[in-house]
Amino acid sequence: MRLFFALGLDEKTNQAAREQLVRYHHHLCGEGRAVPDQNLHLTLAFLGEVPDTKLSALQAAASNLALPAFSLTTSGVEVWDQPKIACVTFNQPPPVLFDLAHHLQSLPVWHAKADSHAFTPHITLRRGVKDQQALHLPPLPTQTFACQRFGLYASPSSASDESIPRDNEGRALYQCLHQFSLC
Ligand code: 2AM
Repeated sequence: MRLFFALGLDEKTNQAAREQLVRYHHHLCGEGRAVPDQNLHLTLAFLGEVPDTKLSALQAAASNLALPAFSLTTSGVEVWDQPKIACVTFNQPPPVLFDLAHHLQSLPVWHAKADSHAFTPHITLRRGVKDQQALHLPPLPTQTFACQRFGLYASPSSASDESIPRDNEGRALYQCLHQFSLC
């Protein structure tokens, strides 16, 4: 299974902030492919292909992390060149977010795929944005998200797999396998 840890930002207290983010997301048009609403998340650690036999040890290791809950305030939307995405970024993300990502990237049971980029918290909205001038980016209203839990998600390895859950446009959806509470 191709796995990653992420903040789903879908706690009940985030409902208004999430709805506003989704509305903004629907207004973006032009360049690139929109991420399905249900897949909006902040990746903490991308693990790559992990054998099923490692799953329970991975969950146990992540459950043992005792890190405090925190909040995240959006700063705006940026277009990056590497990877070519449009994404939400955050204003002064707290050190505990970086601690959480670091711990999840280096769990003894499975180390995350080495990434050439430093961890930069973001929520990808559109992929394949090759020409940023072709994407109309209205200002993003500032939103604060409470982060009280994170999840372990499965991402489909093959786009043609018929057993993958999909949205009504046929786009593959991530599956949350387990959620973990912050303190
Ligand atoms: P993103 O966080 O920038 O959107 C599942 O594929 C998630 O893991 C995606 O959200 C993706 O990017 C993130 N990810 C990080 N490194 C990846 C990699 N090497 N391959 C695929 N996805 C990766």
